[in-house]
Amino acid sequence: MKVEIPWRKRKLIAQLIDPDRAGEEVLVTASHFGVEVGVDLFLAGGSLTGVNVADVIRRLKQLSSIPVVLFPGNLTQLTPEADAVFLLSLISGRNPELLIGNHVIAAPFLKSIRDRVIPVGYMLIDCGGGTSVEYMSQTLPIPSGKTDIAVATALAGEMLGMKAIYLEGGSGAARPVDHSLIRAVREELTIPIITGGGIDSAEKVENAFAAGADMVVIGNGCEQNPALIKGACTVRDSFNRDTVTI
Ligand code: 1GP
Repeated sequence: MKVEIPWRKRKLIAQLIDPDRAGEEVLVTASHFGVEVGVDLFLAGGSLTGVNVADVIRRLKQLSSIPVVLFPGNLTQLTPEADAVFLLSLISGRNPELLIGNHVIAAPFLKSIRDRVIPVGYMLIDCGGGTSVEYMSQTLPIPSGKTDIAVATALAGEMLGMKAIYLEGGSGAARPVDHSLIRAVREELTIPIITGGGIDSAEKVENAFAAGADMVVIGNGCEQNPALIKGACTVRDSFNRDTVTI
């Protein structure tokens, strides 16, 4: 099933499911809780092996009708099971494989599901501590204070035709992407902004939405505290009631 993601119409909460840590209990809890509180999307993928990502997506789709978006950490995670695929280009880095190399290898496969492919400019922002994505991608994140570099990078992504920009602090980051950086990017961009990494409280969800994020992604925070997703969706609902987005 192809999904239209309603970003820029309303704020969205996505729960990241890391296939390396997703046993049956995790999937059942996430699905049941997700339906109850109205999670908008599941993202499935991770920085490490993700060998069972296709099984995880199939199971998530059996358990609920919440759309599942593949968020591939590497080429081995590519699968046609998902409702959409984020085709990530790591535009904050200078690793040619993650800018275009892997995309060339994946293109013949992606052609078969091309109407479900969403090109996303993926930007790693330094949010304290080394993260898996930083190590695995062998790229330097954009320093948190270098707002001008972040804005120029995001603008370049938009003008290259990306359909969204992902401001990534890295899974388990010490702190979320700085709100002033999100705000500065929001002021210059017309495409949706996704942010995630280190968001482990409803207050941090609120800060990200208030700064202009269209979609907030939560992974670790929900693994440690499944009730967080409820608080996150309550915050989202308050924005969707009070805020008119374009
Ligand atoms: C990672 O942005 C996501 O790609 C989620 O990060 O696990 O820290 O919530 P967390």
